Amino acid sequence: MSMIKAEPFDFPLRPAEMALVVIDMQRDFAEAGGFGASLGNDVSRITRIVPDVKRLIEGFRAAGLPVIHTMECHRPDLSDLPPAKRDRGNPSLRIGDEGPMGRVLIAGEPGTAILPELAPIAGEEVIEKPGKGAFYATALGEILKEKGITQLVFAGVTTEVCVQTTMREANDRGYECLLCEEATESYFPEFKAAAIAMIRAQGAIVGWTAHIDDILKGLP
Ligand code: C5J
Repeated sequence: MSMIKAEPFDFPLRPAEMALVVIDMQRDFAEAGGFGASLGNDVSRITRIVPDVKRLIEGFRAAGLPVIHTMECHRPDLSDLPPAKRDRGNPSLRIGDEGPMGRVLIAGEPGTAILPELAPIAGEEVIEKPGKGAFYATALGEILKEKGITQLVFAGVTTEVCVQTTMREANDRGYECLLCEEATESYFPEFKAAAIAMIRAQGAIVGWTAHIDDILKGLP
């Protein structure tokens, strides 16, 4: 069995059972005028990881391993948006409002799209998720089961919100989870560092973390 150099110990790789999950690399979280910026965040932190996310995606594609993308978004009639989520945070733009890139975090709107550099290609699954976790109210679990996937490598944003929530959901469902440190980001560097530390604490209680070059080196 090949191993990927990781923390808190090397990750035992089973390439036939591995997929990459890229969380919410959407314009609304990365561009001025989007939802992330409306909450007062510095979105340039997010755009800085795009080259590494792209490199990771291309590595998985070259190895013939599945790449799954997620998008945080809601139905146009907001029937999957709990008022508690819409009302939270006092943003200048709420989910569903008309903004500079269309209706904020609504499926099909320009701002909800994945960044063009990281766009899914034909055959790649795109999971539209109304929650922070990618398993809640989606078909992700069934899709992974059908593909025989048991190991997930994670990239995307934000580290401590949608990425960590999805890793915890996956961990509870029995998946072995590995987070790529350079391909994830937070609006708050201290939250990214804390999430990474929490994930791999206590003997990988949620999962492993690794550097991008070590992950790419380990792929078949
Ligand atoms: C947030 C996300 N932070 N994708 N969404 O609201 O992490």
